[in-house]
Amino acid sequence: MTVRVGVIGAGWIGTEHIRRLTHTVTGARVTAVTDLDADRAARAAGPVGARVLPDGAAVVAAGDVDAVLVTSWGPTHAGHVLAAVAAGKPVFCEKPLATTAEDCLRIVEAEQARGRRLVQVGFMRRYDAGYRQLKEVIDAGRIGTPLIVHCAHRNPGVPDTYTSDMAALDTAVHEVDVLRWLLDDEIVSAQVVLPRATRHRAAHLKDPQIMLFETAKGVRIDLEVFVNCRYGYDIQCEAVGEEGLARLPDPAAVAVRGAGQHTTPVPTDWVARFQDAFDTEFREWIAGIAAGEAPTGPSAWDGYAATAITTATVEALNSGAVVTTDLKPRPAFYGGAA
Ligand code: NAD
Ligand code: ISE
Repeated sequence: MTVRVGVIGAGWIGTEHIRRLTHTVTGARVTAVTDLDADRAARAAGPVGARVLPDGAAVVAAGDVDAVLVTSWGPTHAGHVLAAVAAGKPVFCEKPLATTAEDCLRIVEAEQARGRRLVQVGFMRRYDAGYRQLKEVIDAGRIGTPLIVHCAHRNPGVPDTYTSDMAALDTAVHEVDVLRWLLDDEIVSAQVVLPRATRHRAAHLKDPQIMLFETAKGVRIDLEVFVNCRYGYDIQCEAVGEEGLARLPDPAAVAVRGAGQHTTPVPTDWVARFQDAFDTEFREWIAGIAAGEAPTGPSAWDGYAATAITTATVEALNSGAVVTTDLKPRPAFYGGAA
């Protein structure tokens, strides 16, 4: 069966995913595209033979759309996802699921009312080979009980439109999701500490930021978010346990010895760093739909937790206090307590 996908939002990542669904993933075809900018929709739809539709509602309702991909701006996600759930269609939503915890809970309730999982959130790190190996090591008990996790999320630069709260909402949200999954644990509090600021930031931006999280089981996580680090796109994660330590591998790259140096390249952006993870994420999503199975990737509940935790982190940044995340109890529908 070929899964026919309708895409809402043909910007940067929407275009990447259209290319991926067309040329990399087998068993999928993009049949409809919409964007607020009709020319952009046409540029994305034309080369893959898809129709341009006027809006998200038309994409969700289209007879030749089996599954919906939401890659529009964050504040519009909830409306499109709720429409897809109401239509009973599988929907993949790029992060964030919604920009408020309340809207995420609306999606969680709507999905439960339909009685089956339809929603998957685009936290692609769960599909990265290195993170999957790290999880296998932790789950096998090879480092014993995890105690501390040290992380860094560095971007070479960001546009001037990037604001201080985006360090949590847009950037650290990936660690929040992947660490909940890696540790099979929940984040219960957040704090933000500000070191000396880089001179390479825009004047309005607090950069870098050090985020400190505590989990329900007492694990402490420190995360450096540094979005003007200049030198590359660098993702680090090191878990310290009672019996040992496990570190996320850097992406495979040729090491060169020459001119008196031994060097390996650092990726320059998230597209290059997580290319394979995005491919695997979409292969598994499409294969599941083709097999008539419910999605197994990050759920609407994970989307809710990520938004609630990053919202608490912004509150911590603004107040300087330790802020509790106060998550609702996880419904049995999503696997019960973490
Ligand atoms: P973008 O601005 O390049 O593209 C968004 C597009 O959506 C624009 O073309 C805009 O016109 C369109 N749009 C907005 N609202 C719409 C609506 N209601 N209906 C139809 N079209 C609409 O942004 P982007 O960088 O592609 O980001 C899109 C989403 O993907 C964001 O939520 C972002 O957080 C997420 N994202 C995820 C990752 C990741 O690593 N997983 C990376 C980048 C972006
Ligand atoms: C961007 O939206 C992403 O999702 C990237 O993965 C992240 O590294 C970057 O900081 C975000 O702005």
